[in-house]
Amino acid sequence: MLRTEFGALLCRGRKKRIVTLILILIFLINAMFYVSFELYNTVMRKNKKLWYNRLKYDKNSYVDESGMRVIVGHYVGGIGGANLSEEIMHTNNYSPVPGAGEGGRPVQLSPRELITARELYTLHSYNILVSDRIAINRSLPDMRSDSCRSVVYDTEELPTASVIIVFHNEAWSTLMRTIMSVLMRSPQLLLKQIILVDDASDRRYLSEELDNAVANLDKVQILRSSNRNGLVGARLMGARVATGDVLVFLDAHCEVTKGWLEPLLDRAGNDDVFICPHIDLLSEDTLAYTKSIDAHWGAFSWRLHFRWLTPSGDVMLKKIRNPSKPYPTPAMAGGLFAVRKSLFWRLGGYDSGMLIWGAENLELSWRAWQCGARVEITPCSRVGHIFRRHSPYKYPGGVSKVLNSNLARAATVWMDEWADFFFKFNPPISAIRDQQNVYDRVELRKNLHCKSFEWYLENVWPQHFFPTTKRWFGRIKNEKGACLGITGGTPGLGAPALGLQCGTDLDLDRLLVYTPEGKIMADEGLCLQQGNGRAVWKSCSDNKKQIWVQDGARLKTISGSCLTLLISEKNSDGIDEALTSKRCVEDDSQIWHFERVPWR
Ligand code: UD2
Ligand code: MN
Repeated sequence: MLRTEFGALLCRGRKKRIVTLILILIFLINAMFYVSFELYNTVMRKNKKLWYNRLKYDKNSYVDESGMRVIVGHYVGGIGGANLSEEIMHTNNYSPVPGAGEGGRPVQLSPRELITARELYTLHSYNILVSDRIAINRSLPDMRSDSCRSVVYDTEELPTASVIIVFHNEAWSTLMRTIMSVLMRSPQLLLKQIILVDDASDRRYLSEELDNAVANLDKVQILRSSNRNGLVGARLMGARVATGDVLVFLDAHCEVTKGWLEPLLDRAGNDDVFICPHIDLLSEDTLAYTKSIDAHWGAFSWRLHFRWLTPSGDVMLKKIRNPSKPYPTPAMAGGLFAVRKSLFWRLGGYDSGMLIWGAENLELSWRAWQCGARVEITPCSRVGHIFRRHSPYKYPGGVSKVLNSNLARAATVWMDEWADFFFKFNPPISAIRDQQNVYDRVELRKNLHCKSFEWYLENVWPQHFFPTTKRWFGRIKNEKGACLGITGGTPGLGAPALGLQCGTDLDLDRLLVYTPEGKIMADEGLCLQQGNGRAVWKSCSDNKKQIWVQDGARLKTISGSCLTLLISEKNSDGIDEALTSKRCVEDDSQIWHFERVPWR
């Protein structure tokens, strides 16, 4: 008995050893295969001449402070290199690397590739090397909040969509990724068509090569414009042929995420609203998909630059209580929105007199609100967009001419007295005001019985920072000589307020709104606020530290201390000196003169 058990044990021991040996052998064979495969790959990669290694570095490039080589001007080339740059401009270099950018992750480049990426940057104002490496059908995570995910839509009941994507000289990979993301993530039943509108691109890869790529895709069609119309003309071209119930506009460098279409169509079906998705960020450097801040809405500065701002308190409250509900916004960014086709046309489509780029988003937002519709953002539709720092394409006629005339049109038609405000402080735009023929648009406004701009400011954007008949407007000057104001360019949020040179009556950075409740507002929605030991410029809010009560020639905080210009001995006028609230004393540094400036 004992013997047989012992024998079986021995036998089991041998079996075990044999099995282990076989396993080790399998592992070794596998490892050998893997190593030789990797070796082969490395050798092949070395031999393969990457297209961008053929780039030449010439005297048009220089090394900047960070040690990076940068190209001055547009493309690599000049004499000798011209063909190469042409080749780069006109070739589609899409060559996806498995796994790159999947799940919306960033793509990192080697130092050498980074240099090349910088050189190619001007082509599209984003990292084309990275874009060409990411599969056009890459995966993205579901970006919706839990409350949005739990909303159930009756797909059968929703209206259908015509997605319109306009482009001028877009990169092939970016454009295709926009299209693919729509095809992959829209319910078949709801997506009627994708209309691409080529706004007179001249890149070779966007002609036949794109036609062929699109021919293989169901529901996608291309319209071509032989003239450069600009984005308004191009979108109108698309809208005219759309057969879906709802028009959905997208820029050509977007990626939509799971569940993006349903909330847009659900709301757009109502026929009284321009509904925008929540726009997330696709990094211009790595193409990583990142969520953008939840609490934002769109508005604009005194100079009519579009801005993202924090929504009003009551909107924030409603957002918190109802995180999946669309909320109103004074203005839309412009590129990404859905609207029922009938409403789009009933309200006058677009102002076709607007060229190339700019201001159409404000014009459309004002028109919508003033003429009885709404503009909203739904937090449940999440779309990524590459925000670029520079416009990569040409503006026939010059950037400022194009932008200024678009702005002049929008302001003239919709802003009433505030148009006079805008023109008064922007003389170059005022100079071309009369050149705009906006007769049709003014007629449209009349026929639609649209409300005033005053109504818009009071009802849609009550926390705006524009002057009104109820608000004082002008310069606030200290007895010592320096004026209150913000510094131009990028006004630092939370930057210490300083005494500044007073400037002329046209200097918007020295002009302020003083509200009946005591807020001192500058352009960009900045309010003077008492901070820790210093007065600072902060986003206007309900903070009590933004209240400055006028008491004779003094400006007092709620707690009764006085706004004081901190003057050092060597600096008698207080220019560049800091401000704070201090105990009130008999001193010129606490005396402020209100110099009214007519705002219209
Ligand atoms: C924003 C909007 C954009 C537009 C613009 C104001 C977003 C995310 N983007 O600027 O849609 O409202 O503000 O005008 O809200 N394009 C043409 N022809 C041209 C110029 C541009 O087809 O002559 C295309 C371009 O390829 C792109 C789209 O229009 O697909 C928007 O242009 P953009 O991406 O340069 O504008 P963006 O995002 O800076
Ligand atoms: Mn864009």
